Order: sequence, then structure tokens, then C-alpha cells
Amino acid sequence: MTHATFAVVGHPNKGKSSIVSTLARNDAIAISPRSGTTRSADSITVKTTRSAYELVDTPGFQRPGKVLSWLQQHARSADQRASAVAALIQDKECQKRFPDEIQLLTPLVNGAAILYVVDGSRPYGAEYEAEMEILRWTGQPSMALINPIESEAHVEAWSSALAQYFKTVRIFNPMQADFDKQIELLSAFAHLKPEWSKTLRLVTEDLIASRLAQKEKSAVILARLLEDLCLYQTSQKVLSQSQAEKIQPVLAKTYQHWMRNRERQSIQELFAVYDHFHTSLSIDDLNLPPDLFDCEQWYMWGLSKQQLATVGAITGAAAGAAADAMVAGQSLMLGTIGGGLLGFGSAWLGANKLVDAKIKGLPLGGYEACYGPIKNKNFPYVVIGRFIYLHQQVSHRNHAVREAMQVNAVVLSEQISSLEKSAQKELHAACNQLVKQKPAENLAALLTPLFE
Ligand SMILES: Nc1nc2c(ncn2[C@@H]2O[C@H](COP(=O)(O)OP(=O)(O)OP(=O)(O)O)[C@@H](O)[C@H]2O)c(=O)[nH]1
Ligand SMILES: [Mg+2]
Repeated sequence: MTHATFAVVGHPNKGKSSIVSTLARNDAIAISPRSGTTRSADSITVKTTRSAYELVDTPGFQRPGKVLSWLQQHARSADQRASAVAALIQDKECQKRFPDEIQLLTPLVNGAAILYVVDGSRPYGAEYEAEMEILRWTGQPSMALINPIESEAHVEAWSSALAQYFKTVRIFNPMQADFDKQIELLSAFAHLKPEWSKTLRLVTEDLIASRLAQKEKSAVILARLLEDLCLYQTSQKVLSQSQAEKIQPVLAKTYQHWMRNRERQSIQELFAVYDHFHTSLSIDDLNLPPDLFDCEQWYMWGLSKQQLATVGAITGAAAGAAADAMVAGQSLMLGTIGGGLLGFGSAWLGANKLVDAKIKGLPLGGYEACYGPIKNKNFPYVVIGRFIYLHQQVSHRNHAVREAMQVNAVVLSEQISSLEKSAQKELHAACNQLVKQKPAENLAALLTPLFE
């Protein structure tokens, strides 16, 4: 085997596929509570910028005792054991009797290293010894991984048993292991076979670099989203003023629809950056409770009233006015978008409003009804707050996790106050520019530190 290859083997239903899924960052691999989900040895290539390695997902042992007896009858001494395993996978009768063992042993006979997976929440039992013995007979480099599926109750007993068969024994939880733990495990793989250590070192270096790149890409996605949402407006030309007034609520709907879709699109892009492509992460399952236009949630997603006032002072606007605008904006928004739509021409339009809405007379006759852009000072922060929180969830979500993602509120203000004072000021200035529909320079770069 030219590639560094690792076959993930063990008892059925112990998280083998989960480990492959998390390490390969692949959410398409079949994982289920049903024993015997993986039916054949499936090789997955993990490609990085400069390197690659293979993980082979395999079915679990079904008849290890019988297989070991067969092997014992076909090898008289230790030097014949690896050949006995090779003979087993060639044997027509064995292929019929032990299809799962044939699948899982084939990559090992072809040179793959062994990752033996056990469940640390279940007691150790002598019945595993046949499996470990068979694996030892292959003569391949090996490591045992204890997956504490429900608890760590039996980790100690397992460690002491496994240490007799495997030089390296590690605890690895595919659902919870964070990026650093995954990198640590990969680094340990590098010690299994000296010929593979360079390949694997490159893999880990590349993964660390791409982790940084993912944050930068996310900041770019957010910067584009912010610009688009802050600048968006929609309009329609009509003949009379009364037509313009009638069409205003329709424009308001178009406006919200576009804004929500634009946010969803950016979330989809974010998922793709982190290699989450499959159903469990579809946006409809996302359960993103506070709607973008649910203003009651805005102080939670964006800044608090007090902070907005402070920001007003920082960016030069009158402090009191900023806070007032927010309060007015919030109640008005609820009256219009949250509840039934008020007709155009209502008194609130002249006051501090959330979204700009006007009717213009056109020079050559006729009228134009316009809806947007957003006027609320908290709006950019709300967009940032939501996106940063989603990012936190998506970037830490292991690919073996299949439950729908739950998203709750985040405290953006804390994140912002952890930035350097000058970075905070620049970010506030940029948000202030955006709500004035003016370009904010270096927006992605200003946002990047929020993704740490
Ligand atoms: N809570 C929790 N569940 C886990 C963990 N690892 C695996 N599981 C669950 O255990 C079940 C089996 O996981 P799989 O990865 O499909 O196991 P497998 O060893 O590939 O199973 P087979 O292909 O059937 O041999 C799934 O329902 C997983 O969600 C873990 O670390 N924590
Ligand atoms: Mg499986």
C-alpha cells in the first residue's frame, strides 16, 4: 500500500463508522443504532492540500471464535500466522461462512494498519480476546481506541486488557472529540508505521492550515451577507400614488423574503465551508428560533440598548438618540412586520424607522414605491451575532453527529468586548457605515477575530 491506510475494526455497533466519519470529516457515512449497519469494507480517502491517507470502514466481527479456530488449524507456529490469515480470505468455504471477517481482514492483509474500537461504557469480556488474537495474527501495526459511548465506567478495565494486545491505547469519542483531539489522534497514527509518518505529518499540518482558512472564509461569507442585507431595497414603478400605497405591503413581503433567503444562503455556504452537506444539517431542520425579523430577539442577538448607546458615542452619533432609535425601531417593527402590516403613509414612517419605505414621484410621470434599506443601528450586530453563533455550532460539530442542530442565543456583546479596543472601534464604525448604506472597508478582516 503506497498510501497510509487504517482499517477501523471491532465488534459491531461500537462506533467504527462514527470514528471514520469524524476523522474523514464526511457526514455521508452510514451510522445507526442498528448493529450490522456497515456491510462491506469501504475505503475513504482523506485528501488534504499536500497529502492524503485512507480510512477503511469495516463490518464488525461476527464469528471470531470460529475464525480463530480455523486459523489455528492452519498455522503451526508464529511465522505462519500472517499467511494463515491471507489463506483464510482466499478460501472459498471461509468466504461463505465468514463474510464479515473476510471484509474486515482483507484491508489488513493488503497492508492497512489496525484501529481496534471498543466501547468503554460496557464491561470487558473474554469474548473479545478472539478478535484481538486474530488481529494480532495479521502482524500489522495497531492501536486500540476506547470509545466511551455512554460513560467511562469500564475504561480502566479495558485499558488494562487492551495493553496486552496493543502498544498504543487511546480514548477517543467520535461525537465529542474536538479538532485538537482529532489532530492529536492523527499525530499518534504517524507513530504506527515509520514509512507513513511524513505523509501523516503533512496531513495534520494541512488540516491545521485549512482550519484557519475556514475561519477566514466564514468571515468573508459574513461580510458579504452584511453588505447585502444592509443595502438591500426593493422598488416598483406604478402610475398613481394610490397604487404605490397599495403595493407597499407587497414590497415589504418581498423585502423580508429576500432578506431571509439571503441569510439562509449564507448559512448554507457556511455549512459547505465545514464540509457539512447532508440532511441532518439542512437549514429547515436547523430550528433557528429567532426569526431574522423577530425584533424581540434582537437585543439578544445583537447589542443591548446600553451598548448601542455606547456605540453611538464611539462612532460619533448622539448616544441617547441611538438608544431611542432602537426602542422606536423595535416597537414599530413589531407593529408592521411582526404583526399585521400597516398601510403606507402611517405616521411611523416619518419617525425613527426600522426599514426605509417611501414613495417617489418620478420626473417623467408616475410613482415609485420603495422598500428598504434597513435603518436600524442594531441590525448589523444582529446579523453578526446570529452568524457567529451558527459558526460556533457548525465549526464544532463532528461529522458523526446526526441529530438536528439546536441553535440558541449567543452573547455577541461579550465576543465583541473580548476584542482589542481599537478592533472594537473599527468594527462599530463599519457597522455604522453599513446602516448608512455606505461601504465599510476591510469588513471581512474586521470580522475575522470574532471567529476565534
Ligand atoms: N452517544 C454516543 N453515541 C455513539 C458514540 N459512538 C457511536 N455512537 C452511536 O452508536 C451507534 C453505532 O455507531 P456506528 O458508528 O454506526 O457503529 P459501527 O461500529 O460502525 O456499527 P456497525 O457498522 O453496525 O458495525 C450509533 O447510533 C451512534 O450514533 C459516542 O461516542 N457517543
Ligand atoms: Mg459501521
